[in-house]
Amino acid sequence: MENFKSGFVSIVGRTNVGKSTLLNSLVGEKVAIMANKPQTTRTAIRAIVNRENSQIIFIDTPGIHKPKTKLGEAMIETAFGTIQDVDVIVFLIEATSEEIGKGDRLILDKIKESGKKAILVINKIDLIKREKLLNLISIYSKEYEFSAVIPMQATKGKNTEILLDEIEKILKPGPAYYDIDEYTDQTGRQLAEELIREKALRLLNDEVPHGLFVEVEKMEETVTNKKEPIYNIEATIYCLRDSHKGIVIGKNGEMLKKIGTYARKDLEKMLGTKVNLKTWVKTKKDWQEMDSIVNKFKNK
Ligand SMILES: Nc1nc2c(ncn2[C@@H]2O[C@H](COP(=O)(O)OP(=O)(O)OP(=O)(O)O)[C@@H](O)[C@H]2O)c(=O)[nH]1
Ligand SMILES: [Mg+2]
Repeated sequence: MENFKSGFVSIVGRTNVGKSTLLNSLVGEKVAIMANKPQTTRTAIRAIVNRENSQIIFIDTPGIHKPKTKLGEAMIETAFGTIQDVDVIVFLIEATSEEIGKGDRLILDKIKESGKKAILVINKIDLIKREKLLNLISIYSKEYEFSAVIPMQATKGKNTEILLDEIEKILKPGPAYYDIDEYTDQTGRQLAEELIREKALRLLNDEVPHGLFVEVEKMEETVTNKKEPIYNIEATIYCLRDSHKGIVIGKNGEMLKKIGTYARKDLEKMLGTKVNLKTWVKTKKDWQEMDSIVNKFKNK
């Protein structure tokens, strides 16, 4: 097709501004986990939007924050690294900001350095009054020539079509890189690991959930005695300390049971079959400093 356009778009922003929520809204599938906690996303996650005349490949990135571990450093590297590789940058900020904070300034500088086409998306407009929005638009417009500035409520998917239209305008002619039935580059295993981590992030507090990573050891489709399809999934949740392990398991194993139940329900939705999920909890001290593990989170 002669008029067909395609390209790569990176979604960057501070941690917790709603990047993953926006990505999921754009794609209409749960591709990236979301939580009201900082540093939820750890890797660059691709998701594909197919439109009549275009294919847009979005890259959700880890939120920009002040790194305290090797893992944190790898996450920032991944996020900024995508800026070099993409055709368009979607810079997501929070509508509640009063001015350009440190993190947003850092991102702005990277965008300026790249000189790339960028769209400013102001998310969580449900939390503010209109006047504030105009003020924010004016502050940011002085900083960079954004191709568009779009107010957004990612939780409701409001204005996502406008964003897609604006991106499409910028894209150049190109082929469809992915089949139209594909919507992410993540494997089933990775999606399962992330869903389990999401439940832990949501159910646990303080530093415990941030020190977790999940590994799916087994994921196989089989049939029950009644010949119904079922997935057997076995996963281990690794935490930083033995004391954390106790918290993840909980009194009488109740916390782990809760994490498992919520994760299973989401997995069943995602896979469209019944799921039998078994989880274990183990301690792996200082894994956030181990190259062998941290490298997994680096840009592919
Ligand atoms: N009120 C409101 N909350 C939102 C909106 N969009 C996202 N959120 C909430 O913001 C929180 C963070 O959302 P995420 O999508 O996980 O944020 P993120 O930018 O991907 O975070 P990191 O992966 O840590 O960088 C969640 O609790 C979302 O429900 C919105 O439009 N309005
Ligand atoms: Mg995220």
